[in-house]
Amino acid sequence: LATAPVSSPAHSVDGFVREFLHELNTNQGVTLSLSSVNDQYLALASTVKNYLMARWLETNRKTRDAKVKAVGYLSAEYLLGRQLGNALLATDLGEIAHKGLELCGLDLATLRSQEVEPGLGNGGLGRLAACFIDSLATMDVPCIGYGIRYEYGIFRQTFVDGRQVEQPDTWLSLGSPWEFPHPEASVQVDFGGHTEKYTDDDGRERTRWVPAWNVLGVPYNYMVPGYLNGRVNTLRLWSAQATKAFDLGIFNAGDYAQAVRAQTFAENISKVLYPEDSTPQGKELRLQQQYFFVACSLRDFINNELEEGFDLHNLSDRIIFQLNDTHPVIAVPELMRILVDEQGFEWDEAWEVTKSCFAYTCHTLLPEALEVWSTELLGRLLPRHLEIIFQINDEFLAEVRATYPGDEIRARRMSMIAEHPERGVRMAYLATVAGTKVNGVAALHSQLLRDKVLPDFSQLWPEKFTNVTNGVTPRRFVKMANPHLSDLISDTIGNGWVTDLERLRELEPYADDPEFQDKFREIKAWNKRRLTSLLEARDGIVLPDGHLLDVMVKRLHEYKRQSLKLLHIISLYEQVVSGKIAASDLTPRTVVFGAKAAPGYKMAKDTIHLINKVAEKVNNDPVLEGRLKVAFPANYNVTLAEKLIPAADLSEQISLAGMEASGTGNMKFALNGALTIGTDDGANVEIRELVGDKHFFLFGMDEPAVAELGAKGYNPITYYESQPQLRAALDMVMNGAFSDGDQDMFGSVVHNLLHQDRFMALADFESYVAAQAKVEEKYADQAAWTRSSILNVARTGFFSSDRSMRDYIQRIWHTQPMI
Ligand code: 26M
Repeated sequence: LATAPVSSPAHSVDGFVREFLHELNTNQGVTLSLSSVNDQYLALASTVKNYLMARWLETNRKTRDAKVKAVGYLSAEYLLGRQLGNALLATDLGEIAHKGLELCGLDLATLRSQEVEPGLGNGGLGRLAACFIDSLATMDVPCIGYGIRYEYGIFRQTFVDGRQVEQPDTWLSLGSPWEFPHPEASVQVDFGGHTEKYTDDDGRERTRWVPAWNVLGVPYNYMVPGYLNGRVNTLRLWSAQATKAFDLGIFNAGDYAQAVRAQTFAENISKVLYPEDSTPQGKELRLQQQYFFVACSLRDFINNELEEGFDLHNLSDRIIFQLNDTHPVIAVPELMRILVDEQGFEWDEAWEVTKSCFAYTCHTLLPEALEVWSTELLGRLLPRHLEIIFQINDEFLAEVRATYPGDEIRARRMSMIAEHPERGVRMAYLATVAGTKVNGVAALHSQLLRDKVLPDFSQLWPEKFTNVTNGVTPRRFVKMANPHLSDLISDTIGNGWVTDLERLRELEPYADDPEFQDKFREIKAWNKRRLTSLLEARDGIVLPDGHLLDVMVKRLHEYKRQSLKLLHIISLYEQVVSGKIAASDLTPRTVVFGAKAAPGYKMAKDTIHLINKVAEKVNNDPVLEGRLKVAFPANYNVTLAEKLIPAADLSEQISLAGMEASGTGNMKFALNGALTIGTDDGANVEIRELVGDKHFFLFGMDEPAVAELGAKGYNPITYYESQPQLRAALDMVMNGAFSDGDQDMFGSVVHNLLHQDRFMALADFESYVAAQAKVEEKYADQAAWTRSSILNVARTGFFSSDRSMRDYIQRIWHTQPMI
């Protein structure tokens, strides 16, 4: 009995209703007739959790007994999206819940819309982590996701007079039914203080860390259910709390008020997600967050997951820690510290173990996005870790010098310690030295990583470098988000595709089938109607019927070039206003933007302002006869993505070549039948290879052309001077057409494009406009468009995150599925 898990409730409508009402009564303390929608949502969530519980307990037992190697995914971000729909899908309870609730006079969709998504991530990197843990559970691979339970996730974006204003994301305020706190399993995390040398009983010289303060990490467990396979993995997010030592500590003896303030200080560590996604600021609290969750996670795994008496020399038989970017890289010196200082390992043995337990994924190429922590800050917060990093670096540089005698310049270049602008630790170098493998996230990105970011390292250790192209979970982004397309696919080729996405290939023969095309088109139209009613209710935005739906959704960043999309819109508008073309010549088109800007990123915020001002003007000018519209719903998030992507005709993936590491939105769009207009960048390269040039709108310079132009000297103003259409569009902004005649409002945006344009939007403008003309030509032939659209679905099964996980397993982790 002690080990026997509970059994699942009955898989029947009756059983479900009984469970649901029971949860409503016992959990929410209300009867159905007096319950609020929130009560009903929470009771429904509990009911579904109860169905998963037996499987969760069983998964934990099986995994522990099997003593197999697990994946420890270390990520500062998980952008999970809503949980209920996914849990219903994984348990196959969708129909039963729908019918059961109907019997209670309730509507499942209404309860689902009550859920606030946990937005514990910024964008691509956090969403990727969520897709990966979904795939691992579905593939029966043991994995623990480790991260931070931010009390406030990514800010809620609002617009005031067209400008972005951030509101706190209070995702926990109406209750969070998906988490299981375990305060009894809390762990202590130390900070500050100093180190001292001492001689142990065996006469060995050792070091100990004498920390100055500490906090408690409280684990909150979340279920990660596999799709219909009975496996439920765990996501463990850490929340910071004050320890007893904190309130009673040396700083505040006898001072009650100070003790309470100290508590607040500790809790600050997991208070809020940093909303930057490309420019680390070197903030002390951010480093505290990183060390906090990493220290908790290593402690947790070593204490709990390994049975007593396990020999830590064999740690890599049980775990591989995947470092999601450099954010968790402080785990490397932390494991060294545990092994050497606490477990008494010799340095060299500890290093052998440590090197075999980590692998590192890089998600960027932007130099300013690579984290460097000042040694001053590191030494103050984590003095022992800094010493360990110095020693790792010394030994590494000795190896470099031995391999390249006399090449001191190279040794300097490769040092983990940067000397300018201040002394700091290059976290990417530390990760590369410590990791068994280093991977980029798309073929082009991995190549550039080898050639441009870490060339010395790839020369020294060519075998260390590999690629794993990103992927997305077909459960959330096709099956859940696009139910009618999913039914059509399953009716045509069976339902195996949900866990074996390459089988979408079997749809290829239907691309030319007029009957299938009609159904496919009707589904796109239905998805557009669904989006229309959502945007109307959510934002008061009215989408016109029958438009080409052109969608650009992603974080606002100069390298992603929302400004290029905007110049295209302005140019179309300008041509109609100036009479160069008639409104009736325009392909009816609605452009949808979704984008959050980092709160401190001025240029990004100005661009949001400009998009909103252009939208206001374009949407209300009768000269366009309603044939060009711009919609910018605020607060783009996973929940909105699930409605937007299935409705899109055209997917905008227009970053400057060599800048977007992969992109994952691009994959979601293609899998839902949008055609891509895109540069030769990130995973676009692989999408185009798979779908074929005829079904993809390529434009712009490729990466070598970008490098060449950069080397030769890029001067954006020459494009302005030589291209009348571009000039007219920029002049229109400068002349105040979108700012009631105010010629300064967008001065900085225009000035930047004309005189700097770091991401060469002006250089690619002509080619972009030409590609958009091809889009319109193709869209005019609906049969041809639909055919391409079907082929995009049929040929992009490669981008399932299940495939990414297989690649990680084969190339990096060498773990086994449990069955
Ligand atoms: C760093 C320091 C302080 C605060 C925040 C950060 C930070 C957070 C997220 C920096 C970068 C972050 O994410 C980068 C990111 O999302 N990269 C994207 O990763 C995706 C998944 O691999 C790729 O598809 C995108 O191309 C890439 O931009």
